[in-house]
Amino acid sequence: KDDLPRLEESLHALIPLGPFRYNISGKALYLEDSLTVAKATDAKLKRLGLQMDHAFSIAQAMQLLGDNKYELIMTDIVLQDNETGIDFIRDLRADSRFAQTPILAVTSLESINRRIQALQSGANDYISKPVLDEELFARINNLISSTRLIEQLTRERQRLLELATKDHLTGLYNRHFLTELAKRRFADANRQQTALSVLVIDIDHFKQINDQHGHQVGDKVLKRIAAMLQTLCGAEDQYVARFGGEEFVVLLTGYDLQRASELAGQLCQSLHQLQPEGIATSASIGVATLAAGQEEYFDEVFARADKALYLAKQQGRNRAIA
Ligand code: GH3
Ligand code: MG
Ligand code: MG
Ligand code: MG
Ligand code: MG
Repeated sequence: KDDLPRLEESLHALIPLGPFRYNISGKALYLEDSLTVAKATDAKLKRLGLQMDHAFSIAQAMQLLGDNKYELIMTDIVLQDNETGIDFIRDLRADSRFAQTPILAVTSLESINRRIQALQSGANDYISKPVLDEELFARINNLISSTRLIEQLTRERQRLLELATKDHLTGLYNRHFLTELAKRRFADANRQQTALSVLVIDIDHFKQINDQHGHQVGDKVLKRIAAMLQTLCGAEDQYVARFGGEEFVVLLTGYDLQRASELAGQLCQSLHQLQPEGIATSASIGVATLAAGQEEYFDEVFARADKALYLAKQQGRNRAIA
């Protein structure tokens, strides 16, 4: 919730940098077989605020790329030893580490084909030799601005995704995410006739923990329990969510009733031994599974697990009932 106003502010700040605003910093890499051209370019980039590393060969460039972070990669096209900047651009674009790094190809004025090839291989832009300072600055500025914009959007998207799918207190999936996921997994399991089970976990006498130790300690206990659930049911075929206050749901794909019950029994034991914040706690668990050969959906199986949970509470808590 606290994130939303800040998010809105930063969305307003997403207007790309205007043209000719050379507030650029960081490093650029230039693959160029002519030392004279490299030196001249270095001087130009310094005026822009970019520190330039120079490589003569693709191997040297790759080495530098492994050891440094670059805001921009520039490459000459015709290199020594039959190497070409086109090969270099292809190598870069095949490597996920450099998927977002802007590439500026530097070509001679008359080689139209090479410019097209450079763009087709994944260069973002090109500039022709002899390089005009103002043109170079403008192109670099635009490249770096749009890259930063994409990076910012990617971060915002990641944050929105977290907000939409995760529970704020525990970092587990939230109810909405698990419900949507469960709907899809139940459809799959019905179609493919595979096993699928649900656990509903409720902490015993949690109100007493709050009453005796305070709400803040209660929160810590919840976090600690959530971390343990994540450790014990965080495998690829297992999904843990915080469903409500002190209630958790685990979706177990490929688990029949027996396997699900075994896991639930282990969870009960582990949670009982945990003693989060030095407080004796336990949990009750209801287990239900998709009946083989019968079309059933999440709501129905969840309702059965919830009924089993109620029985577990009635029979004295700290137990799993299927
Ligand atoms: P039972 O064994 O029958 O489940 O008893 P219980 O006390 O756990 O169940 P009840 O539903 O009566 O109380 C649940 C308590 O959980 C009440 C509520 O204040 C507390 N709670 C819910 N969400 C949070 C939370 O985010 N943090 C803290 N500290 N407490 C919470
Ligand atoms: Mg050359
Ligand atoms: Mg050259
Ligand atoms: Mg409870
Ligand atoms: Mg409860």
